[in-house]
Order: sequence, then structure tokens, then C-alpha cells
Amino acid sequence: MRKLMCFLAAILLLFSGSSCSEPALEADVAERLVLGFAQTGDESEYRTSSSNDIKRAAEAANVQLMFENAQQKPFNQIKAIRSFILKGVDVIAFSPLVEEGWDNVLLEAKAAGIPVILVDRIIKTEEEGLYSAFIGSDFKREGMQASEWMVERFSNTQGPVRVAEISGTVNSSPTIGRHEGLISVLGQNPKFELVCSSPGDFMRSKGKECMQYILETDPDFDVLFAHNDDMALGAIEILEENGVAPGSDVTIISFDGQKSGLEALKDGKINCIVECNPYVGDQLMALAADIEAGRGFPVHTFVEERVFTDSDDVATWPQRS
Ligand code: GYE
Repeated sequence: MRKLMCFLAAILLLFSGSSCSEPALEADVAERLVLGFAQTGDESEYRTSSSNDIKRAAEAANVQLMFENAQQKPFNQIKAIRSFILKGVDVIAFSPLVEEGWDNVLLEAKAAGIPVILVDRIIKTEEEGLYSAFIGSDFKREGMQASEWMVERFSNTQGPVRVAEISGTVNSSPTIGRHEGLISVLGQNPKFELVCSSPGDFMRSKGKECMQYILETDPDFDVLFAHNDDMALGAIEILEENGVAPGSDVTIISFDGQKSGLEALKDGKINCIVECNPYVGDQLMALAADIEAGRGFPVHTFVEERVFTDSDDVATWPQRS
């Protein structure tokens, strides 16, 4: 894009009769990296923080950001990526809604010579070289951290300990990874039993629907393992409507650690949250600049994350907006 913009700027300057003393336009246009970003949607507080941070970081880095919101539809992300290719952006980045189905559009980006960065979530493919770099979380590790906390919390309990799961978007890397982490720890601790699993698409409204279903089908569970705060908070609404005290009658585990989740943890309604860090905007802009400039860069970057629990000193927690 910068190549195209340089050429156009030169033409403009040539025909505008501007003296060489006014290089601002050419320099400004020529220097700005153009990044196309296709976001998943607006499904959760995490996603809102992710979008806000990317927009903030682009402005701070003087990157021209083309931002598309796919409204939780993979086809919309594919359309957005194709539009970025047609516009000739310098770098494409996106958070793939699901792990598979990206080969064709990413082969088109590769053929156009446009590097791709995966943010937050990762893809599964047999093809080589479909993306240049990934920056996000290790979701299986997150699932294991949550489950290891649960094993410790129930160390003095005979068992069986019955676990109900509300999972995220089906076939997305966080859902697959967090579930794998749970299963790998449960496999080593036979007193724990996964009694049901219901998909909530990372949305609060669907977390409510899932909990309604769980209360109708498997009501005597001991632990809720929710794949994000928003679904846990939806489930908590339904539990309270049914006279079940979240965080005491049943133990609640969640992921993300955004404002509402941490407030529920502080109120004793959630017992453990494994942080999932959406604040990668500055790293993304630096990565895009390094890739575009042909400098060295890390292919996989896993972000720093911690575990928040109901025995923490709240003063050690980050301020969430
Ligand atoms: O946990 C959830 C968001 O992809 C890790 O997506 C992210 C997940 C996150 O909707 O809140």
C-alpha cells in the first residue's frame, strides 16, 4: 500500500505544482503502514477490550487501520480479508473465529504478497506459510491452570466432584484448548467427573440459556467450568434466580478477567478466573512494522497471563476499564 501511496503522492505533487518544500503529504502518506484487521465480533468484554486496544495502538503507532467486525460469522471475516487484499494493504491481521476454513483466502493473501498475523486465536491447516506470526494465548495451558486450581480446591473432598462445562464458540481454538486442558487434568484425578457440556458462544445471553438447560438436565453439579466471564455471569443470573448461591453452593471457574468478572470474583460469586490477555495492540503494531520492513520477528508470541482467585489480595489486581 505504501508503494502505491508513494506513487500517487508523487503524481499529486508533480501536478499540484507544489514546491519540493512541501514533502509533508508524500512523507506522511509514504510512511504510514496500512493494516487490515478483521475482528470476530462484539461477543464479550474481552472482545471489546481487544478492539479498543487495537484501535488505540494503531493511532499511537501512526498505523492506518482498516477495521472490520465480522459479527461472529467466519464468512464475514473471509470477505473482510478479501477486501483488504483488493485494497492492497501492507499487512493483514485477524482473530480467526474458528480453527479451520481459512486456507483459500490465506492462499490468496500469500499470492498477493501480503503477510498475515493471527491475533488471539490460531488456525489449523496442512498448508505451509499461510501466516507469518501469531500473538495470543496458550489456551490448553489456561484450561490446565483452571483445572489444577480446582483439584487443589477440592483436595479435602472425597468425591465424586461433578463438573458442568459451558464452552465457547464451537471449533474455536480457545474452546478446544480450554476443554483439552480440563480433560487432561480430570484424566489424572478420577474423583472429578465431567457430567455435561453446553456451548455458549462466549456470550452472556447464551450462558444463561446453557445454565437453564443444565439445571433441567444435570442440576446436582459441584463446579461450573465456564470458558469466559460473560457466560459465567449469565449462568450466575440463572443460578440466583433458582436459589443457588454462586461461589458457595457451587464453585465457579471462568476465563478472561475483565472488569465484570473481577467484580464478581471480588463479590464471591466466582471463585477462580484464569486471565486471558486482550491487550496486544502495541505488540501487534510492532510485529506488523517488523514484518513489513523485513526485520526479524518471533513467529509465535504467547502473552503474559495470571490466575485470579478468591483468596487473592484484590489490591494486586490490574485496574480494568
Ligand atoms: O475468552 C472470550 C472471547 O478468543 C480468547 O473470545 C478469546 C475468547 C475469550 O469472546 O471472552
